[in-house]
Order: sequence, then structure tokens, then C-alpha cells
Amino acid sequence: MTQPLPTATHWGNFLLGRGGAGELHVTPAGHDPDPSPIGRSLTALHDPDHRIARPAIRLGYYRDREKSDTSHRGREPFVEVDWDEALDITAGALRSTQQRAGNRAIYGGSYGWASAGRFHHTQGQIHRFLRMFGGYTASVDTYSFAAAEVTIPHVLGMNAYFAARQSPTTEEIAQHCARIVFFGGAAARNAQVNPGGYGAHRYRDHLATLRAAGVDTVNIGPVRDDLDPALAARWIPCRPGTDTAIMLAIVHTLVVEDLHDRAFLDRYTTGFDRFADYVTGRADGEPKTPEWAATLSEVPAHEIRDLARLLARERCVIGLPYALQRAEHGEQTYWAAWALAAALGYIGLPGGGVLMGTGVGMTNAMQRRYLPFEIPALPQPTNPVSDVVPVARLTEMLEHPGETVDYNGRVLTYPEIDLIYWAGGNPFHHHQDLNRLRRAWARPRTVVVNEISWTSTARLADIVLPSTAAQEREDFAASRTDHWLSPMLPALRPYGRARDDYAIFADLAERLGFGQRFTEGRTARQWVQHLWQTTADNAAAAGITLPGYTEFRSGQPIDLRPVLPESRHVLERFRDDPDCHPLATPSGRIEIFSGTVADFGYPDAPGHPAWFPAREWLGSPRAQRFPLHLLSHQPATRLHSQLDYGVTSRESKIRDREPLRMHPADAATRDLRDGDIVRVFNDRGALLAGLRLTDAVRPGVVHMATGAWYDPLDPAAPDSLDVHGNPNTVTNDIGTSSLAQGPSVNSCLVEIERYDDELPPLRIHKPPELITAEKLRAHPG
Ligand SMILES: Nc1nc2c(c(=O)[nH]1)N[C@H]1C(S)=C(S)[C@@H](COP(=O)(O)OP(=O)(O)OC[C@H]3O[C@@H](n4cnc5c(=O)[nH]c(N)nc54)[C@H](O)[C@@H]3O)O[C@H]1N2
Ligand SMILES: Nc1nc2c(c(=O)[nH]1)N[C@H]1C(S)=C(S)[C@@H](COP(=O)(O)OP(=O)(O)OC[C@H]3O[C@@H](n4cnc5c(=O)[nH]c(N)nc54)[C@H](O)[C@@H]3O)O[C@H]1N2
Ligand SMILES: [Mo]
Repeated sequence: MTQPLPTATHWGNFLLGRGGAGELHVTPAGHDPDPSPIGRSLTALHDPDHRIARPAIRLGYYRDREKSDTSHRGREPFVEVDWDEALDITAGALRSTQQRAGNRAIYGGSYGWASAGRFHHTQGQIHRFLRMFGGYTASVDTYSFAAAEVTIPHVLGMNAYFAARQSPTTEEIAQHCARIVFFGGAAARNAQVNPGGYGAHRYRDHLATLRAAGVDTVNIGPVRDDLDPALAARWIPCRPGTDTAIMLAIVHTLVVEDLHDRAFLDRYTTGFDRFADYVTGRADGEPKTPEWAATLSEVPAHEIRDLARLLARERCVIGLPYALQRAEHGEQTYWAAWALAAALGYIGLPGGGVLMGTGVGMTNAMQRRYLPFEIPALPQPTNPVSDVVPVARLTEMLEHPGETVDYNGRVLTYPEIDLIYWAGGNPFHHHQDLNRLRRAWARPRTVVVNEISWTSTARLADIVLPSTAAQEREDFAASRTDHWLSPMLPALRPYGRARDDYAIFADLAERLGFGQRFTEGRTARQWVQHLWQTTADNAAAAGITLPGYTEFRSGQPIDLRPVLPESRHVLERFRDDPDCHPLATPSGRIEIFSGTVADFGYPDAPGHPAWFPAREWLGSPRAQRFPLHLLSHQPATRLHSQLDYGVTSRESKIRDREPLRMHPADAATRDLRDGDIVRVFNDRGALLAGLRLTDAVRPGVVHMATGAWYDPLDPAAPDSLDVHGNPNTVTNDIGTSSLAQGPSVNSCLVEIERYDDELPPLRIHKPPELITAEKLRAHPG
């Protein structure tokens, strides 16, 4: 056994070493009380069926470069070449795109989680490189939280993530709060992950504290086990996408029964009366009564009314997972929740208000202790190109160059993209309506992808540059939402000829004439040391002493929690004195009506929270044809698509297909049994999944994780069946609304039938066809 070395991942800290036969061993770091099972999948890191060993160029592109037939992406062999040739071809494509079409023709949004590690973080690397090259069309917001990212600043005058970190602490809830009402739970599976790293998993401690204090919990949502059974929550099953209607109906009851906190609303909010006119129907003739909401949500009216009375009686907090806003009109759900919380009047009191991002990593678990200093990342010059697109409008951008899109009061024009450079993300995992993306993806002349593994995206590229994994390089992990600083050492040698993204971009920069500017003369190791030293300097300025780099890298991860000061929340100071501590909204108050948003004039996003039916939900006409609502959630067994080939993910599959959960009643009407392979389809596409029956999912709803590598049966046909189970084969690629243009993954209707044909093997677990440049020269045909 080799000496195991520490590594850090988005799902925790582990030690990695090799046994006598060369096999990889992973052990969780000793300081983690509840390590994530995803760690076991790191043993697959050097799996030759999945790792990219050498730079590879699609055959047609190798022959014809920018004149190649781009519709052949994904169905031609790759030519393996040496690094010099690959980098020459890449630099040539970048230069000719720049000369022909300008830098805005380069799409470098490159959304994706990549790996933990401050220096080697791929997004920092690619963005620095492309900015120094003259810029790129960038993306704004995230797939995670786009609708909230745009809406919350209008309502609270603060960044949405900042607002999420202003949540009441577990101890305060335990002490002061009678009840948490979750809309969609707080899935424990999601708490395995934190962007940038995670020192110690303590989610179960938080649940135990709530349980011991006897905090009452209610889960309003289509899936019972979104909330840990240990909390013994009352489950109020609802149709997906109807949370806003339920919230409006609760407000309706509060208003008509005079249970709302008038004093709070007067002093701390603006526009409640206009909103109340809408809720009571004075504005539009449609009172948003519990009976009205019951027809939409299928939650009995008396339950909604009783809940409203209960919430008014005792202090409560409203819990919202991100997923609630990852749906058409997701803006409204988050805004309505704040309007409801304002009507209840507990905002800014200990244990009251709103918890945003329930179940997500450390979002609500930092317990007021935030790093009082900046952790540096790779420095970024400004992007000379000012064009941006909302991150989830990717396909539309490729399809409609020159056309405009409304976004948060602006009108953006889609540039004509001629080169896509993606590094550290997997759009053929994460984007909606993958068949549509495949057609649009064929438009640019060149697609370059830096990847560790042969993902679906790498297979659909022209130029594939193999990157090292985080466990093959030295770095350190730190995150604004964690209190650990963790050394990362190279436990493994780079796989094949893989190189660090840094080395790839440094060599491309050299070829393009700005090598010295990109590297500043530092090796990767010198950059890591430099970033650590800056971290230590920043910490020292905040009164916290950190060791020098040599001592840090050879020691244990550092837990800063004991020395972090407890902060007071902005909303608490606001509650103390709203005149001295106004919010950064135009009125200085919580904007239940926003004049700014109203003035945008969007028909699908008025100036206050409102109910809009999505195009796809169980109440829409389309449900006649596709009667099941598909919710695609985060996977328990991996991080998105990462290490889908690892043991933890593969053990969860049913005959190699991604599981899908369904209520037994829905299975009975379709003559389906637990363990069956099913075809999930609508008019956008179809995928195979393995069926799991459970009464934890409400009838009419099916529940399936994202992240199974998209594996089309016929790579030549854009509408081919995905034989593995990526839900994005069927999700709808539309913006949440004109306001945020976020992804609407959770507004998706499907039908399901048993798949009786012979089960096609997965191709995605073998590399694509590879030929060497030497062989090609010998046999040019
Ligand atoms: N239907 C549906 N779709 C969704 C969601 C949903 O709920 N439902 N959720 C959405 C959300 S919230 C998100 S955040 C996205 C996530 O989407 P992504 O962030 O794109 O997903 P990942 O699988 O994490 O992709 C990261 C990729 O980076 C690669 N990588 C890791 N480290 C390195 C490195 O050092 N160098 C290089 N070059 N590559 C590296 C990995 O191999 C992997 O392929 O998915 C979104 N898509
Ligand atoms: N293990 C693991 N953890 C992760 C990740 C991962 O890939 N793996 N990804 C991380 C990332 S990038 C993110 S952004 C977060 C995302 O965190 P979330 O967005 O909170 O996670 P999801 O699992 O997509 O959704 C949580 C639940 O919301 C419920 N839900 C969906 N639609 C509705 C609705 O209309 N009404 C109600 N009431 N409930 C609904 C679903 O039943 C679903 O199980 O998770 C993070 N945590
Ligand atoms: Mo996310």
C-alpha cells in the first residue's frame, strides 16, 4: 500500500492511495463524522474505459478543419494526436475564429462544477485564458438558482446566496420556532455536496437537534422522502408546480381572517396592499382562496386554511429547496414565499423567516460563522466582450443568432457563435431538451472540450484535450460556504498523457502570444503557494493566523469554525431599525410589490408574486397526452454526471439503467412492475429507465435523478432513444420567464410504458472509436 494522500472533493475530504496490485483505495478523512458514500467512486479514477488518455480530434475535423461537416459530431472516430499537434490545431481555430468573426463568436460560458481546488478550478482557468485572448461571450446566472438570483435582489436588495446564508440557525429554530413548513423538503442526499469542498458532514446533527427540540415539520410537496423520515414530518402531497398557488391561498386566509401582521407589513415592506388586492381578487376578480388553490394543487382547502391559522399562531420558518424555482415561473415561488413570510411577520426574529436552499450542502448550516476574509482565486482581467446570455438559453443562442431575448429589464442580442470552448462542465448532462441541443450544437464550426473523461459532451466535440483530475495535482480546497481549509496532494500520476488545464491554457497562450501574461512566470505549484500566501495574508488582516504553505500542505485540514466570529444578519439589523439599516431595494423595504419589475412590462412577470400555470403541469391540456409529471432531482450517488462510472453510482442502477420512482397506482394502470425497464417519453424524446415503485412519490408524479451519461442508441439520429436514462432527453428547454430566463427542468410531462425490446447495451461505458494519427497516415482511407 502506498502512503495515502489527502484530497478534497465537492463531497468531502478523503485519503487516496494504491494497494499492492495497483488498485486504488479511498478512505474518508478521519475528521468527517458522516462521510459521503460518493467518495468510494474515486476508485474508478483511472478506469481506462472512461478516462481520456491522449488528445483526440474528430476524424472529419482532423481532415477538413473548420470546413468539416459538423453534423458528423458524435458519430465519427477520433484521431489521437500528440499534444503539439492538438494545441496547434486548437490555437489555429481560436485565431481564425477571432479574425473572421471577432471574439464574441467564441462561446466561453463553459458552465459546470469541475472539481474542488482554488487554483486548478477549471472555470477560473478558461475564463482567464479567454479574457486575455480578447474575450468571449459569457453566461450569467446558474442552472441551480437563476430565477432566485434575479428575483431576490429586487425583493430583498441582496444577492440570493447571501440571503440564503442569512437563514436562522438550527439552534435558533430549535429554541424559538414551533414549526418548519418545507415546500419540497430538505433532501439529505443533497447535503453531501458543497461547491468548493466540505470538511465535515453534520447534516444529521442538525436534524437530530430539530427532532430533540420537538420542532414540528410539515412537508408540502410531491415527494414524501424529500424530508428525512427521522423528522416524522406531516406530508401534504401536492401537484408539482402549484406551491405558489398554495402560498397565495395561505396569504388569502391570513388577510380575510385578519391574521396577517399589519404592523410588520407597514413598517418593513412596501406594496402589500397591491398584492393583497390581487390575492383577494379585488384586482382581477379571482380570489385566491384555499378552494381555488385546492383545484390546482389537489391539497384539500381545509388543510390550507388550517395551516394558515397554525402558521399565524406560532413562530415558523418557511423552507425552500432550490428546485422550486427550477421550473417555469420559478421566480414567483420564491417571491411568494417572502410575501407569505412578511404577512406572517417573523422575518428577522430568531428562528423565523425563510430558509432558502434547504438540503443543499452548508447553505443553511454555517450557523452565522462565515470566513471574515477573502479566499483568492486565479485573478481575472475584465472580459473585453460585453455580450452575455442567460446560462440556460444556450440552445436558443445557437439557434437564433441576431435575435433578442428579454432578461431582467434588458434586451440581449444573441451573438453568432462559431467556436465553443467548454472546460469543467458537461452540457450534454446538464442542459434541457438534449435532442434540440444536439441539432443546435452542429452550428459552430469548432467545438473544443477539455475533459477528464469521455463524457457525452467530449464525444460531441471536434477537439478533445485530456485534463488531469484533481487527485493528480496539488492544490487546496476552500469555500465561502465551509469553514475548512484542506490541502490536496497528487495521490495519482496524471492518467495517460493528461495535462492540467493550467498547462493546456499556458501552452495555448504561448502559441497565441500571451504566454507570459497568462502564467506571470509561475509554475502551477508556485501559483498554489501564491494563492495560499494571499489567503494567509487576508486571514492575518482579519486576526486569524494560518501556517505557511509547507506546513499547511503536510498537515491536517484546518477547521476555522472555532475562531470564526458570529455574525448578525442583515435582516435582523433591518428589523431592529429599518431607517438606520434599510435594505438595498429602491424603497429600502422588502418589496412585495416592485416598481422596477412592474416597469419591465413583462406579461409573464408582473410587479408582485402571482400564479401562472406552467405550460407543462398536471393541470395543463398537455397532460391528456403525457399524464405524468417528471421531476428530475440531484443524484444521491454522485455529483451530477461526475463519476457516473464509479461504484456508488453503478450500484444504484437497475440493469445498468438510471432508476425512476413511481407510485404503485400509476404502475398498475400501465401494467408495470418494480424492476421493469421502462421507456419514458414525450414529443421531445425518449429514454430508458429502471422502475422502482414507492408510495413516497405522489400518484401522477415520477422522480428521477440527473446525471446518467446520455447514450443515444443511434448517434447519427438527433432524436434517438437515450438507452441509459438522462432525464434531459425529455425536459423542456424554455426560460422560467422573461424576468430570469432560468432553466425550467421541473416543468415536464411524460408518459411511460414498459420497454419490451431487447435491452440495448450501453455504449457510453466504452471509449469512442480511436485511431492513431500514424495509422491514419498509413491507411488514409
Ligand atoms: N433535468 C435536470 N437537469 C439539471 C438539473 C436538474 O435538477 N434537473 N440540475 C442543474 C444544476 S443545479 C446543475 S449545477 C448542473 C450541473 O451540471 P455540470 O456542472 O455540467 O455537471 P458535472 O457533472 O458536475 O460536470 C462537470 C464536468 O467537469 C469535469 N471536470 C471535473 N474536474 C475537471 C477538471 O479539473 N478539468 C476539466 N477540464 N474538467 C473537469 C467532469 O468530468 C464533468 O464532466 O446540472 C443542471 N441540470
Ligand atoms: N448528492 C448530491 N448533492 C447535490 C448535488 C448532486 O449532484 N449530488 N448537486 C448540488 C447542486 S449543483 C444543487 S443546485 C443543489 C440542488 O438542490 P435542490 O434544487 O434542492 O435539489 P433537487 O434534488 O433538484 O430537488 C429537491 C426536491 O424538490 C422537489 N420538488 C421539485 N419540484 C417541486 C415542486 O414543484 N414543488 C415541491 N413542493 N417540491 C418540488 C423534488 O421532489 C426534489 O426531490 O443540490 C446540490 N447537492
Ligand atoms: Mo446546481
